[in-house]
Amino acid sequence: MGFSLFFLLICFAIHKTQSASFKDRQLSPVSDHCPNGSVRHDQSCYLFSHLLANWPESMVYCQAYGAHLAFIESDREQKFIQAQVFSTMGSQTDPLKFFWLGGTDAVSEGEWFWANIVEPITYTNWNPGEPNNDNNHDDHHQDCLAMYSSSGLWDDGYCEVKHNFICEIELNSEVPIVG
Ligand SMILES: [Ca+2]
Ligand SMILES: [Ca+2]
Ligand SMILES: [Ca+2]
Repeated sequence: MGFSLFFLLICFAIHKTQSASFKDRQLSPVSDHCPNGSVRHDQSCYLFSHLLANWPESMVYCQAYGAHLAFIESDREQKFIQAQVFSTMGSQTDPLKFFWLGGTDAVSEGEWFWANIVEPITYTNWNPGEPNNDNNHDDHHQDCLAMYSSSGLWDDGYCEVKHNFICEIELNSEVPIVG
């Protein structure tokens, strides 16, 4: 209970500040470079964190990098991230190891959104049987999106558990309109 309220407050605060920074980013042309330590793919830069953090903390870390927890919106993006996770983790790949992504159903159970942009999640890569909300315990929900490092498949996890996480920065994808 206490955690849920804390979590919603954090989300709200982050949403407010992120909305402002996304707006700024759209207004000013962003450089085409990815920050040190991040990896470029298409129009995004990704940071694969070795830190462990719960979901709200992960959001704050990503925000400090000028990023957000990653939104995987296509099979192409999923395959890239999966391959990077395998190479990041190397032989340590542990079937129970998770990376947090930027999805949540904390606002309305079963309705998954990309946080920050509040866009419904359309592309999904759920592990069979997920999201299961851990079989709907009355008082404890699984409301945060994580990816298994071993398979790249998704699972809903307990937001307060510490995992690795993936941050994403979208580069300016403005394409000149011709004609
Ligand atoms: Ca993305
Ligand atoms: Ca849930
Ligand atoms: Ca689950």
